[in-house]
Amino acid sequence: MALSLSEKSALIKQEALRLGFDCCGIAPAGDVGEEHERVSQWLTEGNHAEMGYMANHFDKRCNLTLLVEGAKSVIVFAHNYFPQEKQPPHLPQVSYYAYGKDYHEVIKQKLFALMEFIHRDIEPVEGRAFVDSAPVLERYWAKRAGLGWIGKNNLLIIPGKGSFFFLSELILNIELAYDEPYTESHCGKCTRCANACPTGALSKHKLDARKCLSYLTIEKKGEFSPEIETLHNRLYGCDICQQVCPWNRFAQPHQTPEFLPSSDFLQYDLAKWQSLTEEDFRQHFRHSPIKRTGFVGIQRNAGKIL
Ligand code: B12
Ligand code: SF4
Ligand code: SF4
Repeated sequence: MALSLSEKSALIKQEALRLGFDCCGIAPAGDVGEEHERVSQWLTEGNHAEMGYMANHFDKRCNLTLLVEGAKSVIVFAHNYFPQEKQPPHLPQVSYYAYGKDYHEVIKQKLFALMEFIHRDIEPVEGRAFVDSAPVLERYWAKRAGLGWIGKNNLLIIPGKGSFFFLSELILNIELAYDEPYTESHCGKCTRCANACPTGALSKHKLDARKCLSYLTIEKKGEFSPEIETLHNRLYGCDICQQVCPWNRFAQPHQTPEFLPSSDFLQYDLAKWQSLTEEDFRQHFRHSPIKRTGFVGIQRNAGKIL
């Protein structure tokens, strides 16, 4: 007997949890509606700094059916990366998400496995798998699929779980039963994230990448402009606006072996980072997100750490 739409959605969610995803929600694929305006304004104001790729494919970014032909459903997944063991705070800080193996590699495998499961056990399907790898407003879709709200720190926050989660999607050409969008915000009057941001990059729900240490340490190419005097001890990425968020008191350590750091990584001090040769760097970080900044980028960051 053919499965109903809700049975299909329930089977997909069950398999997602089995594969190691922590949450999964489903929304009808389509246009982002009133978000057009917000994205367009963010770009017009230059908040994307030198990330030229953010200004590309505006129409596709705002409409999944232009990005993936025949798209009917978007399944959004959240995958925990909150570490059990962390670097001592005096050492040059690397974002938690970059402690272990590159999440693009780890999560893509799980998305492909799930797509295969759907094709084999539910219904023949065509579609695409994305994890931070396409012009998709991932936080918007996570909210639309009912996973949580977008905090004033700009992060998607899952009620009772926090924000240390990667987002990813399957965009498919089949119909499914859909979740209700998450319409509430639980930030209330809190402004801890904006107050704690050492560079004033957050204001009124908006992030100015030109000031953000995550942008400066990861995405910025070339030398820093002279007014950047310090990176506030952030070597790669920045977690401050998440660390201070009261909702992250609920964060539980992930259970994904691939995201565990190598034995001595958490103890790297500034001298260790500065003494790495290009060959060492390539060897150590071949499968790590840190390779995005490159050897030259890490050396540049190490020079401005304090
Ligand atoms: C470009 C980018 C960056 C840039 C710019 C960040 C930014 N705020 O846009 C930089 C390099 C600074 C960055 C930093 C980080 N990033 Co980043 N980044 C992205 C990327 C590729 C695109 C984001 C984007 O489209 N920005 C454009 C703006 C306009 O869109 P938006 O931020 O999604 O904003 C939407 C909502 O916030 C909403 N919104 C905005 N204001 C308001 C106000 C209200 C009231 C409401 C209701 C909604 C709302 O409307 C916007 C449009 O829909 C996404 C992956 C993806 N494809 O989505 C990852 C992504 C957002 N990054 C991620 C992460 C983990 C980080 C860092 C934590 C990494 C780190 N530790 O250093 C930091 C966090 C910085 C921060 N506070 O946001 C995760 C976030 C996961 C989560 N739980 O939310 C993503 C989703 C990658 C992934 N697949 O997991 N990132
Ligand atoms: S990631 Fe760091 S620098 Fe960027 S907005 Fe958050 S606290 Fe500020
Ligand atoms: S720190 Fe406060 S304002 Fe910022 S995202 Fe968390 S709850 Fe919202």
